[in-house]
Formats: sequence, C-alpha cells, structure tokens
Amino acid sequence: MVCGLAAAVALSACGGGKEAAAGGDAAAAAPGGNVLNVYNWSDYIAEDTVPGFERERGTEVNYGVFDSNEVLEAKLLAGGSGFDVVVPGLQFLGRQVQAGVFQPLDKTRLKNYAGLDPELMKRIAVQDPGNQYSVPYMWGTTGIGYNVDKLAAAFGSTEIAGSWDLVFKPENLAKMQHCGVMFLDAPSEVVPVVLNYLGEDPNSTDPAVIAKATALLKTLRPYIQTFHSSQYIEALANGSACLVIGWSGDVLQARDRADESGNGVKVAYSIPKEGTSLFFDMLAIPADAKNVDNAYAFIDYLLRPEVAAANTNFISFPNPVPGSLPLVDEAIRNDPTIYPPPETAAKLFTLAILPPELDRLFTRLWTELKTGR
Ligand code: SPD
Repeated sequence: MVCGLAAAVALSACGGGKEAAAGGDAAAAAPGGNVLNVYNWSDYIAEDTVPGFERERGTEVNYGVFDSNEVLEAKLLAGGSGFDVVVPGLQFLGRQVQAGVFQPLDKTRLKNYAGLDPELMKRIAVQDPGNQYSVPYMWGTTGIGYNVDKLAAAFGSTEIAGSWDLVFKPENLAKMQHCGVMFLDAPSEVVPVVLNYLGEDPNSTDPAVIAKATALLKTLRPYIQTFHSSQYIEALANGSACLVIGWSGDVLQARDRADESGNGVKVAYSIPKEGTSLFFDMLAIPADAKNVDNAYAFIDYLLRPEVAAANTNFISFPNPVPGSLPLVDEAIRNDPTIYPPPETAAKLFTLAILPPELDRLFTRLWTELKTGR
C-alpha cells in the first residue's frame, strides 16, 4: 500500500520565488496586490516551480521557508500569519484543524484533485477526516544519512547502516563522533523513532514510556555535535557531518550536491530494518488567508503531474500524484530508499496527532537533552 502511495510522486525542496520573511512581512505584501504568500519547508521545491507559477498567473509569490513543524505552528496559532498556503506535517495539521486554523477546501476549485493517490488519501483521512482541510504535497521517511567512506573506515563496512543500532547504541555512535554527528532538532520527530527501536508504541503518550526514550537519548548526547533540521544537508555534502538522523529526500539531496561538487564525498541514506516513521506534508489554506483564489491556483498547479514530477526530480521526495510517475527520473523511481518496497513499507509507522498536553513534556526533555542536564 505504501508503494502505491510512493508511486504517487513528490514535491520538492528549496528555491524558487522570493523568500518572504515570515508572518508580518508576508501580510504586509498582501492587501490589494496580485500576490501569494507561501510558507513551505526549506529545500522542498524545484528551482523553477515558483517562477513558473508567477509567469503563468502573473502573480508575485512571497516564498518563505521553515524547517520545523513547531516553528510553523507557533506562527499559525498566533493568528494573522499572512500566509495563504502552508505545509504542516500531517500529525501537526491534525491538531491545527481542531484548533480552527484552516479553512475547509472546496475541492471543486482543484481540478487536479482527482489525480491524487486514493490509497494515500485514505491513510491521510485518519488524521484529516474526509480529507476536508488539506491535500498532500510530498511524503517521506526519517532515517540515517551517512558518509560512506567514514562509516566503512569506522566499522569495516557500511552494513551497520541497515540498523538503528548504528545510531542508538552509544558505543557505535562514539565511533563516528570525530567526523560529525547531527540529529533532527525536534522531539516530535526523534522520540517516536527511538520508542519504535525500543519495541514501544512509537506514538505512546505515556510519560513513563517516553522517559525510556529520554534515557536512551541521554546516553548518546556526548557524541552528538549538532541538533538542526536543515543544515545537515550541506554538512553531509561538504563532509563536515558523517552521520545524521534526517529525512529521506534531504539526505539524497546531500548526496547529489556532493556528487555535483566533485569533492569526493559519498553520501547514502538508509531506512533501518527496525522500521521508522512515514510522514506526509500537507498543503492547507489558513482560515484568515487574504489571497484565497491564488492559494487554490497554486495548490492545483502543484498537483499537475508535470509540476509534481519536476519537484520530485529536484528534491528526491515522492509526491502523491501517480500520474507524475512516468515523468519521474528512473533512478528516483527505482530507488527503494525513496519508494520503499512492500517489505520495508510494512515496517513504517505513521505519526499520530500529537496531543497538545505533551508539548510541555517534549519541550522539557529536549531542552534537558540539548543542554546536557
Ligand atoms: N527539507 C524538507 C523536509 C521536509 C520534512 N518534513 C518532515 C515532516 C515530518 N513530520
């Protein structure tokens, strides 16, 4: 089933359009003008996607980027963000819907809606009932990114990258500390993966269970140089990091950047055999968006098979439009780390809606971890 989703295709990473300062600046540009204010993940769109939309529609796009659901959510919950299209992860969108942040989508305004993968839409409907408020942009996994030569030098081969043991056993992580270890900077991304590794429910909300993840993470802390959710792309590519917990397409972009630079750094991505999280990033229109016609036009444009394919080809994340697959580069289409085969897909879990009452616990444990307390 996940393969069917994967077969659906992807959108992309950074680039394109003018990057708006978040919130207020975007709002200031809106009144009266033919504009669109978009807030998307960094490194998540092909270079010509936004300029192509601007040319075609005669609209100016203010394009801002973020690298964490928490940052986006803070702006949305504060209200008056000025954004017309945003891209939260599904587990955050679920609770933002409950908080009244978004307007329901009028599907009749999206002529490419019928091209979305029905299996994927069914899965998403668990957290966005009736698929009322969002459409998927891209999906992917959280896994291990590594420098092939450094890993082989430390362990004799790269086989160990097939298991979370590489990252979650302190004696293994210690062997990579000299060349740069980076973790995603978000408890909502890392804790579920650790719990799954420990054989616990990855979506547990029980503080006693979450404490097991915290205890393990504390044993790893001495070997982690940096917590960051986007800098690892460049760090892997230029060789200043050799082991990361990161997102699939981001690590593969690092591999491509290194290859293109000719610096000799070889980067690879692994979905560990114990399984990991499968995420969906969703396009949604805030309830107070000012440029709603342009927002629909932009979402519909992103769902065109040729646009979705261009994005996937650029960012190496799969999109949800099956009709785009024939236009996706063969190397991407056949890459099992991008489109996981059924035996790998069977081990992937979806992140549940994060209950707001867990926020304080997550924030505290993460602060303690990062500060080494
Ligand atoms: N550089 C773009 C990465 C997008 C990752 N989205 C992750 C959401 C995970 N819940």
